[in-house]
Amino acid sequence: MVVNLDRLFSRRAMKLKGSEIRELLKLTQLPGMISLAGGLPCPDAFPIEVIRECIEKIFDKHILNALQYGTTEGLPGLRKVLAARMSEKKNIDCEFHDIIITNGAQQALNLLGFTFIEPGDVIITGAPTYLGASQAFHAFEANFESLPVTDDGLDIKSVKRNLKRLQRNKIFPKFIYTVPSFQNPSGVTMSLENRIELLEVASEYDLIIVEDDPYGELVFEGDAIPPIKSLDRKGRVIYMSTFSKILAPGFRLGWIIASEDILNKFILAKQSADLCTNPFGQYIAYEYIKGGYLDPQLDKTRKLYRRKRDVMLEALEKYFPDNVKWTIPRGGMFLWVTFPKRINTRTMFKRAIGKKVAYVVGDAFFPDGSGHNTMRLNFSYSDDEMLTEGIRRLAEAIKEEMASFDLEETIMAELI
Ligand code: PMP
Ligand code: G9A
Repeated sequence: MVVNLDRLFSRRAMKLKGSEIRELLKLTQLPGMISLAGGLPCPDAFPIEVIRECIEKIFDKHILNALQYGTTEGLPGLRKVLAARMSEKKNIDCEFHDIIITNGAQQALNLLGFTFIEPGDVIITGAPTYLGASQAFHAFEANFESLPVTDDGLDIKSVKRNLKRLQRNKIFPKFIYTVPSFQNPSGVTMSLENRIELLEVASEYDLIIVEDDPYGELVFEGDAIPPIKSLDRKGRVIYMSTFSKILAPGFRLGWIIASEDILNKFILAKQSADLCTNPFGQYIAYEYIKGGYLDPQLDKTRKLYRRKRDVMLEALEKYFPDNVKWTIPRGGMFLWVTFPKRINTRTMFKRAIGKKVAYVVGDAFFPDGSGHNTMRLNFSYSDDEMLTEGIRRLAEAIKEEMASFDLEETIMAELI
């Protein structure tokens, strides 16, 4: 007899949705495919020799602890060097006990969902927003109020208007989720004025802000804008970041800075999830920061990604039609393309794959499924030649898609 799993799976499990980015990863591994899709760091940016040195130090100094279970909060030494760095570079007032280490920032999003979201709770996000966050919150059956993202980040006017509307309807959102610096997926950055205002609004409505900051260090030009957390005096902001973009994602290391009450709940949730983050990786990250390797590595990565962004921008100018717009990110790994309304990037996707180039369909980043005429392009992963060739192929697909509409319109006009 075949087991009737539908009867056994939890309601939550039945509602789980897959991540389009994770699915795309398989597709982009096909031979000859140029991927402008997944948010993968450039392999040339992995500090392989430095990692080797850090591992040697672990074998010399900490091997027994590195192979043993660790505390759920994370390695004290790593939390100390991180706290010092967060205070010095980001002006976030914190000490080691204000930080816990997670299995990537993705686990931080899961812990957040586990700790705060009841089925039907309302979460405020950008539209677009990071797909992995909406997937994590969706798993706990959140409802989304996804609000426009402008060139200045999450649209504050819209946040204020909608919070008022929700309050009138006796709906009290749990938190505002935002990626203020070089947002995944749009590449835009929230101005300092908007960060200050967002904190004021959150305070007026007694809301938590979740600040997800994987890209803040990858700034190409101008000064980095202070994190919202650095302006927070009341423990209203939960800050999370990751080693994925400043060391390597394979280590699966992230961290959260939050108030004691919140961290205590996250620790309990993490105990049941994985006991602790892998100690060997944590020792590598510890030696990496303590040894002073991070800043030179960041300088290299910023230069590399800035050049890649410029290569992509140049190719977009050269190949894309005039009626297509894109953002010009001042850091990070992504830019965002907007087409005339009649283009549906999901429909066009097959055409692009046929030409062996992949992107992420924009509507995947809108919890309400809108944004059909947008796409996300990643510029960190491919080499210069592939970036240019990828954009050339994509432009061909776009022009064919546009021509098919023109043909349809001509036929319709003749029929009428
Ligand atoms: N948040 C954002 C905004 C991201 O872009 C990513 C990864 N692309 C993550 C969280 C998760 O990062 P990780 O789990 O690798 O630390
Ligand atoms: O591989 C992943 O799922 C991480 C990358 C996220 C992204 O492309 O936004």
